[in-house]
Amino acid sequence: MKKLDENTFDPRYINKFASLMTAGNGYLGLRASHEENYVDQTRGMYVAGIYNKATANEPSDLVNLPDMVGMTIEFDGEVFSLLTGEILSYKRQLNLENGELRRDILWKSPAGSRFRLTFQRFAAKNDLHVLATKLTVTSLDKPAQMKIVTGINAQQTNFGRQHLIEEKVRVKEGDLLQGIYKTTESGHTIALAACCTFSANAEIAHASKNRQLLSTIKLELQVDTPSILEKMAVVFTSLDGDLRGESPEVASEAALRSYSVAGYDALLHKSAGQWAQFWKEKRIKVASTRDFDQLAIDFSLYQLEIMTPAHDERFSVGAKGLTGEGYKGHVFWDTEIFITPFHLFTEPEKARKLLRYRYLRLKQAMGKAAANGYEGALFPWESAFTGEEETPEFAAINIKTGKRQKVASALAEHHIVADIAYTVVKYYQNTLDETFMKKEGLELLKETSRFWISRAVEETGQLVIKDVIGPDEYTEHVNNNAFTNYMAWFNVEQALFFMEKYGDHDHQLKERGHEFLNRLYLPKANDHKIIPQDDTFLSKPEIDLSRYKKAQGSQGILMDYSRQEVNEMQILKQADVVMLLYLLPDLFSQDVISENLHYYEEHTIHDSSLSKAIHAIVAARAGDIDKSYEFFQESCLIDLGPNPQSSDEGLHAASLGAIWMAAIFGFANVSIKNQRLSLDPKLPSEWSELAFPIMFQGSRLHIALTHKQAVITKVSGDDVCIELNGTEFLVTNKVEVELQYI
Ligand code: IFM
Repeated sequence: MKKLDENTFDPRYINKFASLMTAGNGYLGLRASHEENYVDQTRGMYVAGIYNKATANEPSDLVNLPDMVGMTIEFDGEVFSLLTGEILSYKRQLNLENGELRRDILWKSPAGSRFRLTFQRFAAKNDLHVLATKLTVTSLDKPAQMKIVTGINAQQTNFGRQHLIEEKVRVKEGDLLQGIYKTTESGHTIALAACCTFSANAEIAHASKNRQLLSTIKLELQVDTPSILEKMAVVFTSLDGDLRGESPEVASEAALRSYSVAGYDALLHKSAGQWAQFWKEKRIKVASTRDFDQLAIDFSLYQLEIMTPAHDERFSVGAKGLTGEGYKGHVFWDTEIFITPFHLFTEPEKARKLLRYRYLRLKQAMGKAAANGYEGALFPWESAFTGEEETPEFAAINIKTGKRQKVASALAEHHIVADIAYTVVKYYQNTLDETFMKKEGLELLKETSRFWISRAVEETGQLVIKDVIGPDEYTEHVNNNAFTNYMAWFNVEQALFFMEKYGDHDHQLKERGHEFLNRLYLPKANDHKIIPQDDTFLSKPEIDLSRYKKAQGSQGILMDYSRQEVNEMQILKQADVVMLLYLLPDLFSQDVISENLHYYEEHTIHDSSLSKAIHAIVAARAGDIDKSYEFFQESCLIDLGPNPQSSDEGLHAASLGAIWMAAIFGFANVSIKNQRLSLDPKLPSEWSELAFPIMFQGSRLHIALTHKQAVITKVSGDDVCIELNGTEFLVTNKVEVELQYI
């Protein structure tokens, strides 16, 4: 399997690689900041669900926890830094296969002595609380005195906002460092413990000052003799579901003792075993003329795995996963529409948990609806732990006007309600999980429907939905956004369907629901076959966007035009009507889909990372594979591309999910039609094979596609009836079915 490499040390990329090479396990994420300090480096360790408000009126931050991997290293009094002396060789690799990050450096100190340093670390996949690190140092020219200062550093902040009270720091039994912290507003306890072991005799002293609990370790390096330092660390919090009655403090001490005895290599071996299982069950394999495709897909799966808190349904996935503080770690529609599909089609239990996260916050969503004068559930645009709306009230200051701009998403980006409902339905279609659907699913569908019914207003004899923001955030406060109206319609239609199915007797809701379906205005394609994005969009002026499209992702247009000006032109930040064509393809004819893809592509800058891959999927389904592959490749570059700053504050979680989606829903064209798994594959000419696993209605399938053949193998579960290019056949228990479809 491919590894993600960094072959030179370039300070401009220090934070991008810190995000890209994050180690994690869904419980915690540890940015790949270097052990040694660099001024511009943002260290970060986050635990899913641990949020806090720095001041009462601010939204919650995903708390940047105290650092346990930082080290100051000195050789004969000279501080090791890649900015001094000479780098004779440098290689850093994230091994996607086993989750280990490794950095090999040959460094010549300013005084001219050469040292070989190897740094290794991983977050254990089998035991979510463990972070293991290892440093191997060899002096190549002469004996040297090495000094390392490392420990638990609680000077970390979220871009300057401090979230933790240092409650207690201690050194236990002479070697175990422990820090107990409490979040200032949410009141969560964090217990951290760390312990170092060495291969050679070392002198060790401990001290605590200014929120740092540090060990100073001194040892003599002999020429050509590697010295090894292992540092084991554990993280426990009062939110942990596996404390078994113990406090985080007690749990952290006991756990650390046992892991330190096991040692780095043994722990890595165990963790690697779990990764091996993950890849066996979930890997997509492509035979492509471009090696990068496989790397991008492996990378996205690795990240999807480590961003998802599968251990606890009280947490969900932030827009940057656990790789950085961008968007304050908040949960958006990204989770349901971009991240859940991967889980749904590979391990549906995880998709269920992500939906349960929403279900557990239904009360808050109903509170938000009521507070805004609506019925039912209005889910927050940005969510964290409590389920209250977390969208910041104001965005950054507009440096032209000096005014703070209001963020309108919490007030009007209501499509999230239907996005959640949509995913509930997709979850059921894949799993047929009646237990979930009868309870959580139905309640979610009913309350979201109630919202839409109360959200629509009467105008010229029909129902309309006014003053919304669709997915395209460059177009605000519009009426009848096509995406929103169709999705709301689907939401209510599905609620009625499941109410009927389960004999729900809420007659009033049924009646109002039917009226909504009959009377809601659904924008139709015009004479040119174009579906208007909203009531006014198509009458707005157009400008040549090629310059901005070339710099997609940079939001460069906002340097030339104010938001208000952009709002008054036909300019899309991201897929909107095309998103609708992706989610509800059966409502539109092939030519309408193709025309709209073409029209809206011309008007879309793709300044959001949630955009390109959706165009890739719709293009693939429309048969334009070359264009689709081009879009796919560009999507793969969102985080992995050469732009130095693009991912500094964390990776684009949704776009990583979208890479999986583009391969499976685009090129393999997998969908669920009439309760059947349907495939209509068309591979890019650069790919000779695409092979992947799929879970469908409890059965595990393996699908291998070439340009000439589809081989579908049932790995486990009941026989599955599938539709391939429109023809039905049964994949039975023991038979491996081969199909000639071209
Ligand atoms: O949810 C997205 C939104 O669609 C575009 N802006 C960024 C958000 C978080 O990824």
